[in-house]
Amino acid sequence: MIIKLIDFEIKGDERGSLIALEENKNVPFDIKRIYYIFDTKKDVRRGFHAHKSLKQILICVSGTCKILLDNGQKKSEIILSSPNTGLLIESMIWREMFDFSDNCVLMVIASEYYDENDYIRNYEEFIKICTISNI
Ligand code: T46
Repeated sequence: MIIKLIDFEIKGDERGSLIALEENKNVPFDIKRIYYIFDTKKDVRRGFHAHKSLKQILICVSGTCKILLDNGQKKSEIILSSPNTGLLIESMIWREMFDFSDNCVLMVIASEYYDENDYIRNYEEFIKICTISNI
């Protein structure tokens, strides 16, 4: 499966670095929500769901973590370890996040407000919906 990474331009000078995120510019959707995951305990795996319509960009602004992506046919894993790399996850992709480093802060830019009805939290149901939509 294709992993969609976005390289954000670093505005750097002798003082350090800065990245600006702008909706419908370097973020390819309207930004409705930003949240971040931090202080994740060792050996914890999070996620285990897909979204019906939400699009998101995951950016590891500090530390590292791994992401498993599954489109119902193929699985891929990626390490996020740079604050200038965004992982674009479209709708209907199963995701799991794991191997969080101690200092990991995973920031997520989301295209919609939080809505539990948009989640598919059952893997069998996810596969069933993928199969039906591929027929
Ligand atoms: C995703 C991955 C990358 C809210 O109240 N508002 C929010 O915006 C979010 C994201 C979560 N919550 C509540 C729902 C749960 O009671 O916070 C709690 C933890 O959420 P969840 O178990 O869904 O967290 P993760 O880390 O499994 O998944 C999250 C996002 O929910 C999800 O959309 O793609 O991060």
